[in-house]
Amino acid sequence: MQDRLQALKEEALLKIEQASDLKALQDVKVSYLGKKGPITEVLKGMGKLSPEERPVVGAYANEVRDAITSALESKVAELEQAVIEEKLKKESIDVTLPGRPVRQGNAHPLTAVIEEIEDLFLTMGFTVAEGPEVETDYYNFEALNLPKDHPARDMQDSFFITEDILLRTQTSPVQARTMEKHHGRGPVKIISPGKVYRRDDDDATHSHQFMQIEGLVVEENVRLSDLKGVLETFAKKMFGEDRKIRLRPSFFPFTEPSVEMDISCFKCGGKGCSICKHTGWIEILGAGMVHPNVLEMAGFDSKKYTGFAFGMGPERIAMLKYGIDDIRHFYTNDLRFLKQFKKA
Ligand code: 2U9
Repeated sequence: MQDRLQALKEEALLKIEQASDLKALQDVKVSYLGKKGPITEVLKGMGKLSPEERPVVGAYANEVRDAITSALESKVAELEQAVIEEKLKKESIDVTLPGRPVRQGNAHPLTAVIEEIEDLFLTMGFTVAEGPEVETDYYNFEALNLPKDHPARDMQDSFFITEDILLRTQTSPVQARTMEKHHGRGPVKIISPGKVYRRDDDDATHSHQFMQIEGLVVEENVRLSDLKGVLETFAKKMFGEDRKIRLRPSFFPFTEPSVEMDISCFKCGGKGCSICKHTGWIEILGAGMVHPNVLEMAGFDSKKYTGFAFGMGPERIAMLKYGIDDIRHFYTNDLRFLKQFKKA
């Protein structure tokens, strides 16, 4: 019996030695040490041995089992180590290779101009207010002194979703909503940038979707001269300290009086060139004193409070500032256009 055990041990140790993977080792384990394996068989037959032989054979059988178990364990460790080493060899990183540069993008020119304008008004104490692009007829028109039958509605051909809901044609509804939230108490001092929509045929200077930035100040004793001061500061910071401004009378349903603001041409300084169409002046925005009806509808006492408002198109501002000749460049995302606005 001892000879048989000795033979089994040698056979098993040889197979372990020759095993080339973990699966082969598992097979050896099952076939030699498993419940149906030869060593278990030998141990089961011990009953037939004499009382003197039994402990000797028993001890030897245990020794053989321990020898096979420890040979298996060390071979498993050896193979696992080999797998790790193989992996390390394959996956080694050459840290001396030059790095691949990450391509750096830049803000869209329209975003950059809007942020510049926002920053400028923030320094003058304004806060930024935003609101929904899908609006009700009430906030988009009625609250801005444009009742349903008002002829000035024709100036803004709109995208209606239902009879009462439309894509906003201006960001003014944000101002109306903000005023309501103030429950008739000033001061209100906000700018509202955002997308607006008008039914229009797209060409070099028109787009059915564009951006607007509007401003609104409501407080006691606010005057046209305050509006003029704020807009002059804006014009100088945006287009150069030596800019002059001029206000011309205009009409908007939500302001009275209404004005349009021109800046002296930053290209020719006022002498006349192609940019200012030989007038020396460039129109950049509309503005006015908030109409008393608008103040009252938003819950402000128009005898106590006055306000001014202005509105501009950042596309136009950006086109003027950077000499961009077609509004569609902003929306077609041609990288050759966009990359020109990378800051140094
Ligand atoms: C409230 C009251 C008054 C906003 C104003 C303009 C004049 C204006 C246009 C310029 C070019 C829009 O981008 S554009 O198409 N806007 O001329 N906007 S006053 O007046 C308001 C707004 C909100 C409650």
